[in-house]
Amino acid sequence: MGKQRSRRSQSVTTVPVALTIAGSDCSGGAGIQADLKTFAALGVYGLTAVTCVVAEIPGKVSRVEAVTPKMVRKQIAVLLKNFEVGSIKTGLLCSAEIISAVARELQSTRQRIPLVVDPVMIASSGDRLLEPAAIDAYKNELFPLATLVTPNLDEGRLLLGTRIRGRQQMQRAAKALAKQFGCAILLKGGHLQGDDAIDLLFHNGRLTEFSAPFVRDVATHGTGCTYSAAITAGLACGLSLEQAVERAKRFVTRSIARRFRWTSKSGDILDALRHWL
Ligand code: PXL
Repeated sequence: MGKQRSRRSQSVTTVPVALTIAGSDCSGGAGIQADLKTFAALGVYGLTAVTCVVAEIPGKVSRVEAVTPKMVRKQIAVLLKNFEVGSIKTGLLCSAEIISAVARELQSTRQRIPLVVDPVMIASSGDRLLEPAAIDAYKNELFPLATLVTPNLDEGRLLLGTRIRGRQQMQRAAKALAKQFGCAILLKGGHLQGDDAIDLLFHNGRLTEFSAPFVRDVATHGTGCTYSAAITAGLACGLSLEQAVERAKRFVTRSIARRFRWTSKSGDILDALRHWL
């Protein structure tokens, strides 16, 4: 018994590694906190490059403070130099300067690591998290490097300049965004008021639909972060984009089913680690 234990403690296992470039949500349901928990729940070691610090509780953002673009670049640089990173995601990038800094740093490494861009613009509370001028930096600098961009319907509208209502418009919008930005698009229809939460993946000329029963009357803080982090974890594990999205959709649906309320009346929190309970 003693021998076995010591042999086991000496063995070193390697696990897939993913990097999140995102903001800190002090209430722990969204941002880098959600990403790290999701990576851990899916067996992936998580690295972080922090872009900004958000003082908030679910439903209310009080203050956002950005990290300097230079510091954001440095975090990414040391991590990519020293770890074998299998996939990367971006979350809240806060300003045009930080988006440019991230794009420049990722480009300068010349490593073609799968990149998932969650174009976070507005919190589930409705608070604006991204300065309007930053949308052009996304379009011109970061999307061209992305494997997948994951807008919800509000973000899709801001990117396309047209409203997206109903399934047919969603299909057209997913195709148009993919064509415009030259990458795969996962358009998340969770905000459409139907019986199902339908998401459309447009990848390599093919549309795939992912659906799950829509859970009404929940303001679930952290859903988008958890979803894109789960996709990123799948890519780090070597899944195809379709497989990674399918698994992530199941993961996020289960997380929503297990959402809970800590203290505030203002919203529910997702906690990916509840998968283990
Ligand atoms: O859910 C979007 C989001 C992403 N990242 C951070 C956030 C939020 C929402 O409030 O705080 C850091």
